[in-house]
Amino acid sequence: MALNTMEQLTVKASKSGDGIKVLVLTDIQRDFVPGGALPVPEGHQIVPTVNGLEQLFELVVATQDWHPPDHLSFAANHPGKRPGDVITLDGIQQTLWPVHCVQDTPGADFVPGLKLERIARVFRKATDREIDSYSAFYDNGHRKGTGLAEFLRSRNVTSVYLVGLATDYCVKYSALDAVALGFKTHVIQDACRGINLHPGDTEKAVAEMKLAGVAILHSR
Ligand code: VGL
Ligand code: ZN
Repeated sequence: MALNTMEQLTVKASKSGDGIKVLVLTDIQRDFVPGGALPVPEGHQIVPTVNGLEQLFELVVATQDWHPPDHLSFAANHPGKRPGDVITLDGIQQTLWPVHCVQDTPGADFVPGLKLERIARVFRKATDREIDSYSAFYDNGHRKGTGLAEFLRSRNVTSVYLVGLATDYCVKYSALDAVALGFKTHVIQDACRGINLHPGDTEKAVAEMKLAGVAILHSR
């Protein structure tokens, strides 16, 4: 039986011999695109690329940054502090952000136009007031998991492909954790964008990920 090009790509992308490949959509939420509370420059531009990639994977999951309104990563919850300031929270360095991705508010929704039909499960993170969680797997203190690692193991996943926002935070920390958990880890760079709070943060993040063993790919 002859397969068309899309089917061949799908087969290639979803079967790696030893296990399943998962596409992880990280924090593709309204507050992280232009017009949102913590806009990632060009963040909306990844949506068509991500929608196309979803069709090539047998398993797709997504994360949502999902803060309570009193979350301690918000500058507004620290009198006299401003977004971009860094404080120490329970022994961990914490950059303070504008109020963003508050649970059950429009800013926490997926970006309009993102294909949601293929998402098997959504993992919500940074729900605990006291601690932030950039990674899709663990909070920033590696105290609690989100359940993603167990879910991926239960589905026989061996390879993780990350896309989303932001390259220099959620994507980076998710990729570093994925490597440490033993997954073959890939970041599809043109399906990600960085915040670049400091100029060059995205390039630094990419270099750090490469050094840790993350494969940096391009969607084409
Ligand atoms: C993120 C900053 C604050 C992210 C989340 O998902 O990259 N960045 N909260
Ligand atoms: Zn956040």
